[in-house]
Amino acid sequence: METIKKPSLWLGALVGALLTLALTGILFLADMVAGLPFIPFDVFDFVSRNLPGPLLTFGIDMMVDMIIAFNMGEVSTAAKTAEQLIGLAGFIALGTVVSALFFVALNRGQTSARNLYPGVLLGLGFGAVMMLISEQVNLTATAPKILQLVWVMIAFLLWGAATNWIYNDLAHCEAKTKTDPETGDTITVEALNRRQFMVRIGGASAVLTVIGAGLGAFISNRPGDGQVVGNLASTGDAGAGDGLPNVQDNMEPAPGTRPEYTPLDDHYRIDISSRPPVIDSGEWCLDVNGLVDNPVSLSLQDLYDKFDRVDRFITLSCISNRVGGTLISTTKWSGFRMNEFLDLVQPQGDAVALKITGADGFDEYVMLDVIRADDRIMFAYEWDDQPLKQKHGFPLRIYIPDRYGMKQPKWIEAIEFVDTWQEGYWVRRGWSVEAMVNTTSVVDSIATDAILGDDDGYVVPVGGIAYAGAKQISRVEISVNDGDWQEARIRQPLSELTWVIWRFDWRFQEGEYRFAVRAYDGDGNLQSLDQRGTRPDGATGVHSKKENMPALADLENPEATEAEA
Ligand SMILES: Nc1nc2c(c(=O)[nH]1)N[C@H]1C(S)=C(S)[C@@H](COP(=O)(O)O)O[C@H]1N2
Ligand SMILES: [Mo]
Repeated sequence: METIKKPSLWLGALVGALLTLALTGILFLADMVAGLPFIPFDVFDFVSRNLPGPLLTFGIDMMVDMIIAFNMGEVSTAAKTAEQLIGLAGFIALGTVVSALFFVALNRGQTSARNLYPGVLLGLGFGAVMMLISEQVNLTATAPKILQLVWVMIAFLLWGAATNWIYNDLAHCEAKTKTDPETGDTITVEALNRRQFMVRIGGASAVLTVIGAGLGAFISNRPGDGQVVGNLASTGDAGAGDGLPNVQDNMEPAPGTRPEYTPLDDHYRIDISSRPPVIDSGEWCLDVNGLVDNPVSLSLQDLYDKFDRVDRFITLSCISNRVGGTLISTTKWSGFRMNEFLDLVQPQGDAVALKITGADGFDEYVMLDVIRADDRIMFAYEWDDQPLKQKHGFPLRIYIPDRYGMKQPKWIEAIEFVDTWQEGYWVRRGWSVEAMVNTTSVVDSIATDAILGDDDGYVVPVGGIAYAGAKQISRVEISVNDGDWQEARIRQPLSELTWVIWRFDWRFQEGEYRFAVRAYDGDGNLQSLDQRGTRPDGATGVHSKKENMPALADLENPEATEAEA
């Protein structure tokens, strides 16, 4: 006889977790092979975009704190990885909950029919919601929309049907009984059957997950972070690293100071999506509309042809960069002056601001009078003499001097001339309205492994960076163990828009010493000494670093130090 034993909510959760894991593997494979939507990241992006600003910032802050506390590497890279892991975990949790509730609903349903309709319906409903979410935020799926829809619906339908099928088998598990040979009692072995069954389900999902994830990673033909879609030859010449404009300055940075010109692969990256938008350079165009006499649609080639190329060395910083942090980098930007662009499109008299929108939906407003007053504002299509990398905004981004990165959209797709200024993406979420760069300075290195001997004994090179947006740095000062502020040397910067490298050769003494740094901007204004966090106007405060000096005897007897090392 067949008995019905209702499987519990917990069994439903377990089935949900296993099947959703398998679904995740399959979705990943389909993304890698055919450019179909990877739903887990889409759900994450959708949630983070719709979360209230303070909650979102709290979450990001907590994540960055953990990355720093557990020393998980460069912050912006580690943060992207963490976001993706949260996306995966969140999606599996969602599937788990949905499946658990489904089991409860079926248990209430009183029907003993072994059909799959409820599961098919569940799958279709779940899939439809996921597709709606994906449709709003997905930036990386390249397959035709109809194919995306069909695929997502089928994948979730199968998920729902499988959940239902497993439920049926669990509920109708035949309770086999046998007689215990010693006692003569009748015992049920039904529990064991269920367990065996679940082990089999677990094994099958594990196989699907591994095949999906492994195969997906192996045969991926999707553009990676560094690649660019389309075939666009660089219009520039050799890498900028060779011909830096300040080569003649012979002030050597203290060993251990961060590179003055950031290697492109190390440039920090911050944006609102778990993966950067995929944009085909052949199809892309810049759509200019609104209050202009000459609304145009410009291809990338148009941008090269219509405007004079300008090159600028630029330091960009994120407003979320903490004093001493790594969310700040320097490279060479190439593109064209915004004012030349205005000449072409002819803003009308009542135009007040530009609304600039990126392919990810990120938007910012820039006042026309700000643009007219600063000829350094530019659109950039190259970094480091190469087309912008996908993650850095290919094919077009804007540069506005003296502002943090949050004011400067990447992946620009549309520019609308409007008659009222409005708040942009991060301003709406509680961040600074103007986002002007605060002057800050950082101790990168106390180079105890590069101590130099001279006639008077030894000196320890100490060094780092100072940055004031477009205000330049006129003076950097060091205080050792809270003593008097003494002037450091400054290396000629790459341009008036980059950080400067400073160096302070300190007369060696044994013991523990703390080096603090502060900087003055080009107008002679001292940086804020106020210890202040990043939100909402960017971090300020004095940065310092402590170091235990080696013993003098070790310096005088270098072999001893080497032997120890
Ligand atoms: N379209 C778009 N542009 C964007 C962002 C974004 O999320 N989307 N983030 C901004 C922020 S907060 C910063 S700090 C800079 C970072 O640029 P990078 O990642 O190329 O270093 O891009 C800005 N432009
Ligand atoms: Mo940022």
